[in-house]
Amino acid sequence: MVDREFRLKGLRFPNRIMNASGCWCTSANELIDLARSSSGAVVSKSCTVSARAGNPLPRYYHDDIMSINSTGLANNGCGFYCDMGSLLSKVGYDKPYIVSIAPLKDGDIEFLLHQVDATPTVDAIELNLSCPNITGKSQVGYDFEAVKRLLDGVFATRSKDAKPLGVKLPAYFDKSHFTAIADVLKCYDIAFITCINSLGYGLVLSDVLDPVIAPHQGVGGVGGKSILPFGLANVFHLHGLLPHIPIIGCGGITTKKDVLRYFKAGASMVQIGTELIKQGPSVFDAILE
Ligand code: RRO
Repeated sequence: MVDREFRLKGLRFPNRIMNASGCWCTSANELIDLARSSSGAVVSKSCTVSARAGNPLPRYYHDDIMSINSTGLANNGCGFYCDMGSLLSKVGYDKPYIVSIAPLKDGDIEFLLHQVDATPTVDAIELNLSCPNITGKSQVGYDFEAVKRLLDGVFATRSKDAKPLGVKLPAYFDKSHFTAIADVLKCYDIAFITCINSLGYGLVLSDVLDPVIAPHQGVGGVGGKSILPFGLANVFHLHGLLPHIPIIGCGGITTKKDVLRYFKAGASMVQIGTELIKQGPSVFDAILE
């Protein structure tokens, strides 16, 4: 039996289910929908120093077994997501607001952290180390040295009372990768791990053999029902290696039973992505019922 609420570094989550960053959380209206929904937290779209239009449309597709996206970090800029904190508190939500940040070049991380830390209505930070859809950029989470350099910089200047900071990881597919990322993460005061992001570099072709999304010749991040086993295994391995860090499981949840599967694998909370896009914010009611 798992308690409905969860506490993390002084934050109270009224329940353990929230949106995955990128899903129903880019515009003000979407974020307000989430604040009013029965989710246990609101997570923003990953944001950059300045707003980005993202990749050409169509950039998202789903069917019964999967989704694919190449959104290209379309977002309204970090300032917008920080400002949303006060608007969300006015609509009366009583749950943490987590801003997801995505540094793209040197210097971004300092700017993003400074802006988010200076915003009292933001409760926590999810540092995205795993966007698969940026032209010319690899997923940072696959370069263990780069993750170490980034986190060395982040934690060198982080005070004890700074906002809780978690990381969003890509899926790993080999035992050596789990130990490598765990060896890096254990050196810092990581508040939570969110795993997994969409599986990078998938290709979906339609019945007439055309790519279903436009950017990058149809190649993008794969989510939805099909990726559940990878999400569960990533949670399982990382929980085994880093039992003191709460894990937010993500990937392939469509039912309440899937949520219980994540808890069994070692997750403390979960995020819903594709199924939220399919059903809208009432998905939280369906799963919590
Ligand atoms: O915006 C995206 O294309 C995107 C991001 Br930042 C991410 O973290 N994961 C994803 O599947 N798409």
